[in-house]
Amino acid sequence: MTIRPIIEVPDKRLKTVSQPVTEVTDDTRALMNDMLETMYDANGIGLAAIQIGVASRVIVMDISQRAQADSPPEEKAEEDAAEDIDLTGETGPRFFVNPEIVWVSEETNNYQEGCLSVPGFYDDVERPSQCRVAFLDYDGAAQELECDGLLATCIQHEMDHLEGIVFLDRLSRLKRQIVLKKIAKAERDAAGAK
Ligand code: QAP
Ligand code: CO
Repeated sequence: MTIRPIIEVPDKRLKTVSQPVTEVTDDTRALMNDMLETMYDANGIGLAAIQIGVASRVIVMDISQRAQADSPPEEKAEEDAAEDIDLTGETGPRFFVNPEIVWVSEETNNYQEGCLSVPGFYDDVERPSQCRVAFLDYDGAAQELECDGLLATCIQHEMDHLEGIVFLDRLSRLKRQIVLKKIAKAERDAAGAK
C-alpha cells in the first residue's frame, strides 16, 4: 500500500466526472488499499478516487476515524474505546465501487463538513438525513446499504466528488468565494516564504 498525494482545491481535476469501474479487479483493490492508507494517514473519514487523481467511481470510508484531527489524544482514546463496543456495524473500513443513491429521505439535516481536498475549512451543508445506496463491495459483490447520521452525510459528500462537486460548491457563492480567497492567499504566502 502506498500513501498518495491528495489533490486540493482549486485544482481543476476535482471537477472531473469519474468513470464507472467495469469490473472489480486486483487493480481496483490495490487502488482502494492505497486510498484507505492515504485517508488514514491524513486523518480522514472518507476519500474519493479523484482526490488522488484517479477518475474512477471508487470511494473508501471509515467513519470511526471521526474527529481524529480535532480531538485531543485523551478524547481520541475514549472515542476509540467507544467505537470498539459500537454494535451498529458502522465502524471499520468501507469500500464503495460504482455507488448509486437509490433513495433519499425527505428529512434533511445540517452537518459541519470538511474535506481532505479543502484542508482547514469546515461549514454546514444541508443534505437528506437518510439514504439508501447500491454499490459493489471490495470483492465486486452487489450490496445495498441503508445510511443514517454521519454515514449518510459522508457517502453523499463522497458521491458528490464522483460528479466533480466539492462541498464548497454547496455553500453560498459568498462563502465559497471567501474560502477560495483564503486558500489563494495561503498559497501566495507559502510561495513567498520559500
Ligand atoms: C468528508 O472529510 C466528510 O480540513 C470526509 O485539516 C467530512 O475526511 C463528510 C480532514 C465531514 C461528512 C462530514 C479535513 C482532516 C478530513 C481537514 C474528511 C483536516 C484534516 C476530512
Ligand atoms: Co471531500
